[in-house]
Amino acid sequence: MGMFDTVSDETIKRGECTDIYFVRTEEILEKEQINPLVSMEVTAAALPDAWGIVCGLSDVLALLEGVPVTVDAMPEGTLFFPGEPVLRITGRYRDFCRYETAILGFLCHASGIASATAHIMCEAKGRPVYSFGSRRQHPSIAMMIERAAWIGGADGVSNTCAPPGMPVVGTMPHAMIMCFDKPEDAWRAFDRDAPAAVPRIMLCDTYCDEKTESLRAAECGATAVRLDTPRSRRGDMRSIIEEVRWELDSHGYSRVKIFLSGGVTREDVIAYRDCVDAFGIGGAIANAPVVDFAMDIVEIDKKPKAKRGKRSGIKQVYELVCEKHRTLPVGQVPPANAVPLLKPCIVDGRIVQKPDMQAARKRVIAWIRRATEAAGGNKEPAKKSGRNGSQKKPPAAPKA
Ligand code: PCP
Repeated sequence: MGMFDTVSDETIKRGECTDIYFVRTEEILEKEQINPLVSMEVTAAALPDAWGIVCGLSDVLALLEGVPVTVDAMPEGTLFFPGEPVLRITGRYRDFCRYETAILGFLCHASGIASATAHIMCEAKGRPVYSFGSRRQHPSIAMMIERAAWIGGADGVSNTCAPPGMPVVGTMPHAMIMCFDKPEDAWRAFDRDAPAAVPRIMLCDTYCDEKTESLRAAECGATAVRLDTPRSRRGDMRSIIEEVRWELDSHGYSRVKIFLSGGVTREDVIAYRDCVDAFGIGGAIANAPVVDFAMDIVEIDKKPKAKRGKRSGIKQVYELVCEKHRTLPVGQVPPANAVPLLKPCIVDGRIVQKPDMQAARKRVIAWIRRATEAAGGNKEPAKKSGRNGSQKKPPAAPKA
């Protein structure tokens, strides 16, 4: 037992973090001297959205390296649709039966986070979004959460245990403000002492009204104000944001941006993307629903066999020239110029293609760009305010 309620890497690697019925299956098959050659596919019959993003393969490959199996999979960052196999394993069943629990756990969780992030990024229409949600999950998986959010297209992450290769960003907690006599002292200290490269984003809702604190923070050198308004004070968040914008503009702080955080959802991103410059998102990324992947036998001893509800035979998923996907039995000739998406990753226990986090992210970013353009681009027509009606620009004011 370790110090925390976690399972060690070694235990997972040995296949000892599994469901008990797999252990019993192994024992029974061994006693009966049965160990068929099987192919299993990982598919999600349904998704919360039209599409998902594959993530978690790096952990699956680390798990299965050295296990006598062959694995073909969609690279991380690949777009997938319900019903498409994202991964196929072929081997003697008893050799990998007990790994199903961990394989699905890796894929379901990471793909859920990457998919939710990618959908949020599509809705953000170019506004930066940062992953602030590692505190919503067990700290032992913080690296996985931030990696999946980065692959899903987030512009940065907040946890210091994120893998190398992504910006680790943050502003300031309420606790820091409260350690000083007044917010001005905290904001000035932050400006004085934080590394020069850290943006001067000042938290502006600790004691007073957002517009009052925002103006006071702007006077202390804020380049952006973070609004993290508690639920109990959010009568009409849109009005609050617009009022802050108005007052900043009319006092000569048009360059001061507005950063929104605190329970921000995908719906909030849609609602406020026209009046907010950037979002910090916790739970809506880190607590994203898992992808409901299942791992099913589709061939036994090279003959098609599947339980009801599943299609038998090993398959390949192709991306067509029009970007749509088609799933065909392996061996069937695909349409011209179709690109096979399932690629060899492990051959007889040896990794032949290592996952590449940055390449995975690039794939997702390219998709977000295309999806955003197809939805009309990054421009967002100004929405009507909840209380104030249409928003006119405030009168220009001399720079402070
Ligand atoms: C935290 C942080 C982010 C929040 C959580 C993101 O807020 O400031 O804005 O997570 P969410 O989207 O799930 O809400 P607080 O808990 O108020 O912490 P602090 O006072 O340190 O900002």
